[in-house]
Amino acid sequence: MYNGNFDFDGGARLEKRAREIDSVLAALPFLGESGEIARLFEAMRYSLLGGGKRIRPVLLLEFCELFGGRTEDALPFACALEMIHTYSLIHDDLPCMDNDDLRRGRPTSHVVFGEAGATLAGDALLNGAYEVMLEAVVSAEDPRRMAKAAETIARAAGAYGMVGGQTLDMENETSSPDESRLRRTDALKTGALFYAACTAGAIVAGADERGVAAAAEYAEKMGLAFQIVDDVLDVTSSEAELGKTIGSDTASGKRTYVDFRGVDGCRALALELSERAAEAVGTIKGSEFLVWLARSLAQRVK
Ligand code: GRG
Repeated sequence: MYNGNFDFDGGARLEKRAREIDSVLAALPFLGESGEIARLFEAMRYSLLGGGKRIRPVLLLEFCELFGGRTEDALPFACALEMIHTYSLIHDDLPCMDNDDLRRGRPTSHVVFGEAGATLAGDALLNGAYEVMLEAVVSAEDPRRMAKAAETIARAAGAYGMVGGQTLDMENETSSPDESRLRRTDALKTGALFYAACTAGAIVAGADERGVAAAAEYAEKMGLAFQIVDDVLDVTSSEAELGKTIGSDTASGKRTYVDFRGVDGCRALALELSERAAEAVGTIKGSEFLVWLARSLAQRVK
């Protein structure tokens, strides 16, 4: 029976995991390239190594560990997921999308490298992610399992996942979505990569169907909570605190959860969802950190 443990503090573990991911990303061989296309690699490094909470790769590593997998097997998929996430942020900030000029505390990629440079940096990060995953597949002891993890991430990133969600999100600017349309949008735009993180980690570890289903349930609830809090912070926080442009949803006329439930209602819903996420994994031995993470992300102020 899951009773919950409100005393656990996972801050140090989150920090350690995030720095572990930073150092593996920084050592990716192609990021060190120089020569004729040095500027492209500079743009890739600028966005990939320039901050970010690293939540998705941390989730992937943690779900792998939860189900008894090896961190070294999960790291390529964790890095690939962060590369895909970073590409999506670069493209989302472009003038043809949200046209934002601040991300991760610095000018956005297109402000520094121009629109073409930013588009290409995003393209190269996306393709680099597949390169990293396929290398892991071909050198794995159990290539089928690793291929399944790669397929999960690829599907979540594409038309059936994040890119599809971004498409709905762009359409929502010129329509008046109701809350259920907003949920469908966010389940894809934001939720899909959380789903990929949690389930790919479980798959790499060789979790059984029940384990993968628990990971999916956790991802669904905490992904939605994460997006709701993101909407709240967009109206309650500051650019200095978040390191990214805020208020652009309001400026572009986009409806968010805050329009439907208000700030307090959103905070309450995020907490409720984080408890559902905690319950999804709370009976599994070693899940304290994941329970703590769901709660702490739902209460985050940046
Ligand atoms: C352009 C294909 C394409 C997709 C873009 C990621 C995305 C989809 C849009 C960014 C805008 C946004 C509010 C997305 C919701 C998901 C989200 C909250 C992203 C920010 O993730 P964090 O907070 O960012 O984990 P860091 O910088 O910490 O990695």
